[in-house]
Amino acid sequence: MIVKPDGVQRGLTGEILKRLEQRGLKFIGLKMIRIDRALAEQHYGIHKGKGFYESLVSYITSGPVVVAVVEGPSAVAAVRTTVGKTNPAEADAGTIRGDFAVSIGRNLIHASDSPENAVKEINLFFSAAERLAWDRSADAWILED
Ligand code: D4T
Repeated sequence: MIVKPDGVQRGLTGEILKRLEQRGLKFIGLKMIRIDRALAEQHYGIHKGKGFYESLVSYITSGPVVVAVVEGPSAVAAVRTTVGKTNPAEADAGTIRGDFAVSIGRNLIHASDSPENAVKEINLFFSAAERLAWDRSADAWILED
């Protein structure tokens, strides 16, 4: 997942990470970076040619972002339900976008949309050394055997 430049600039990084963390998802990678045009084009390659592509690339490269790898049962689905619909105007109250955003082009956060894309995106943004395997003592209270 990525806290996009609007999330960082609005001081919502902590709030966004908190919601995922308190749900029980486990952070195994976390860093602040500035996405350059080449990386943005790789990440959003699927949208190349669409009307919103240029503004999307310019937005995601406009300032620092916080990228994270989270782990958990059905992590992709869990993150996306916490994040809410792509268009914040349609996102349910109680979701990150439903509570903090109103514009599709300023929707605060990116979340991988499938396990396959999550693997691709993790490899795009994180080296192996930046992904940490660690034991969380609360796991017995969050995860079933
Ligand atoms: P991201 O990738 O930001 O998590 O968004 P989603 O996975 O929820 O949605 P997406 O891939 O369909 O869109 C990527 C990104 O493009 C912006 N966007 C999208 C936009 O500005 N106008 C549009 O019409 C659409 C469809 C918002 C998210």
